Amino acid sequence: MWRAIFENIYFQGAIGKDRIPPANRETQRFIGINETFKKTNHRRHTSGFTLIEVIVGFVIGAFAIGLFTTLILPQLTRSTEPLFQVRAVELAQSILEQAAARQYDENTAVGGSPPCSSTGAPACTASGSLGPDTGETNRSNFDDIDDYDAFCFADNNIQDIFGNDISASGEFARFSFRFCVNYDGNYNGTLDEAGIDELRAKLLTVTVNPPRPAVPISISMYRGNY
Ligand SMILES: [Ca+2]
Ligand SMILES: [Ca+2]
Ligand SMILES: [Ca+2]
Repeated sequence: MWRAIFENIYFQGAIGKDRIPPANRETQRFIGINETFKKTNHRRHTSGFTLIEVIVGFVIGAFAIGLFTTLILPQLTRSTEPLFQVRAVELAQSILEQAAARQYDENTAVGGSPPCSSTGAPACTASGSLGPDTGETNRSNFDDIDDYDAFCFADNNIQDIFGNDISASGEFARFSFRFCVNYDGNYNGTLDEAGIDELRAKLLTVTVNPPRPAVPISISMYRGNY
């Protein structure tokens, strides 16, 4: 009994390392080891990188960048090409339709009859004079199809039906086009030949340039003298 009373006093009243019971000593020893491990681990994390680690990091980074630029980036770029090609075809068709809706020639009679250079009708515009006529300074006042030959010799921006430039931003950003008109009434592919037959038709060719690396799209059509 006296031993039980003594141990009770010893455990409850004692303060200090030497008076901690054996079981608690084991716990304290474990805590001490754990704290030592934490300090060692902390020093390891805050001690920086070795030269070899830095070199290996650079090598891996260079390899990753090379892989991205040679394999992945070209694939990402090419993935937009089909979309640009489709838009280029749509633009080309739209521009062709817009031009083909005009009368055949500046000298075509109202209603298209009689055709120019036919019996009793004014002569068609000479091949060397195809293009906008007097006072036709922009596409809003073009009234015959060869007026669009003004766009043959340089890249031009895309405009909507209201004359707004839509090449600056949006889905047609960085698109441009050229439009050429020539006589080829005998349909042999040789343009602007001499002779009355050559005046029977004009060849319209539109080329739309989508953003690189997509390739340009060219579409041609004949428009008869009527
Ligand atoms: Ca005209
Ligand atoms: Ca004209
Ligand atoms: Ca020809």
